[in-house]
Amino acid sequence: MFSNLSDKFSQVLRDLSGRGKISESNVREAMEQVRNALLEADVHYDVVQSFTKQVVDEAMGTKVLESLRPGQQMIKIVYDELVKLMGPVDSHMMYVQPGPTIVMMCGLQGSGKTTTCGKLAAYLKKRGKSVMLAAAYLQRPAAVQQLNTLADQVQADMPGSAPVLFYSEPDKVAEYGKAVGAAVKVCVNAVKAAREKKVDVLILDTAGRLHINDALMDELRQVNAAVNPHQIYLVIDAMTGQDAVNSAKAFNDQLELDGVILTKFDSDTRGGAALSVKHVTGKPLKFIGTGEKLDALEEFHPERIASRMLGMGDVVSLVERAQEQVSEEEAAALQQKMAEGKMTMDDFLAQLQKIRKMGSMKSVLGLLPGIGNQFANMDLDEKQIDRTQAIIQSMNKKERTDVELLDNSRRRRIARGSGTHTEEVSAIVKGFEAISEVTKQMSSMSTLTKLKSMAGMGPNLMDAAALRGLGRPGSAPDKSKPKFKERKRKSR
Ligand SMILES: Nc1nc2c(ncn2[C@@H]2O[C@H](COP(=O)(O)OP(=O)(O)OP(=O)(O)O)[C@@H](O)[C@H]2O)c(=O)[nH]1
Ligand SMILES: [Mg+2]
Repeated sequence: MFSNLSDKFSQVLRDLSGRGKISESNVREAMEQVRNALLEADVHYDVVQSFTKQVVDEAMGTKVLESLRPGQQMIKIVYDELVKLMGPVDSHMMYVQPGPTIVMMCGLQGSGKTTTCGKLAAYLKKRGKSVMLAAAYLQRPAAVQQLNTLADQVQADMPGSAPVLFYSEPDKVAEYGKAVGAAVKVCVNAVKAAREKKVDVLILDTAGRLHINDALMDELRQVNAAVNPHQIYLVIDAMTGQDAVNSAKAFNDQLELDGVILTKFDSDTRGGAALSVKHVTGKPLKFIGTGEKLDALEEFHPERIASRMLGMGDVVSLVERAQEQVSEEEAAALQQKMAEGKMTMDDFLAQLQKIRKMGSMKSVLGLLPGIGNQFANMDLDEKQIDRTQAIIQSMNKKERTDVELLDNSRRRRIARGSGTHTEEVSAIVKGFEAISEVTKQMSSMSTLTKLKSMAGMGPNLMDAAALRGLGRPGSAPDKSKPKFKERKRKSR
């Protein structure tokens, strides 16, 4: 997922943060690189122009250059501007009382409308809402069947007890004819059926066309006028980049869209569409489709995507997974400790043990701050975590509460005790210290503070540092050097 863009961002901002002082020309140079990276990522030209201008203006206006940590300040500005560019968005669905809440899906052929109807039904069922999926077309029996199958699948396989119903009128082709009005009749009847069955949400899956044309727009406008949907979502395909954004603009001009759903975000997209949609259409992304399966639909959160783009990982999503392992109270307590600089190696160890339970390292790695991309294509040796554990367990109580006690002779003893090397012990200590530092810096970032308190990012950052330490003693992974496996082989 937009790994090129993320690599570029991280690199540019890392370069800036590496300097004690930065000048106006450093900022302009960095933004020039960001500008090129955005254009390469297929971000709309106007968006790129206004984004880079905004960041430079902000940087000059807030006296970044005179601040104590200019690099960190720049990261915050870029982060905030990215968030502004993509949001704000209320990522939840709105329901009307009494139901049904009518949701109309539209989009070009193959953009993923039908699949997304199924995913939305699953999303709603999980939240206790009953759903009716209606096929707002007659001519393509295979398409009607596709939606029917999805409805059955959601009903049978997805969690939640609320029913998922299906509505279509395949036998009415002769009666309704092929005119545009046929879809309108089906939709009106679907609303009646949904009301009778008292479903919470009715989703209308409309027919797509290869291109935007009068027939398509006519049909959508007529359905809109006849049933007056509460929400109109446009489904666009991330793989089509700027074309998707242009078509979004055209749709929005004809129908007052409520939000956009970007599908195929799991593909090798360059990020352009996600960054451009809001600016170009004025309508935010609401959901992103991240796979073909029914559970591959995520609410769109600009903060999380901005984090991922800056190579800071997606801590909040990670935390949502982590919350199954760490209670809110635990996270809050740790949060407090970290903010006060009182985190100990024991806390570190406890978190490390929890991360093991969170699923495969690979899936977790992609979300980790600073390292997701670098580790994306690597086979990670899961035993490394055991070694870290052994190292911490070989420290005595005092050492675990105060890593500053760890002089060379203690490190040698710990290495012997854990069957590792002194360098590995040093790497763990260094990782631990780095993370303590990062946490302190982050507590001065207002937007991130909000995120943090929302989800308690502490545990995950520690894990990131641990892994960073494990990756290469004392430093963050560097792409210019061969990866572990190759290096190991060479040194043998
Ligand atoms: N990888 C991936 N594939 C997706 C995603 N969403 C949809 N697809 C695939 O895209 C293809 C087209 O999806 P459909 O849902 O049939 O598209 P549609 O917009 O309903 O198409 P028409 O009804 O023909 O206009 C299918 O093969 C889906 O499996 C996604 O988020 N990720
Ligand atoms: Mg379809």
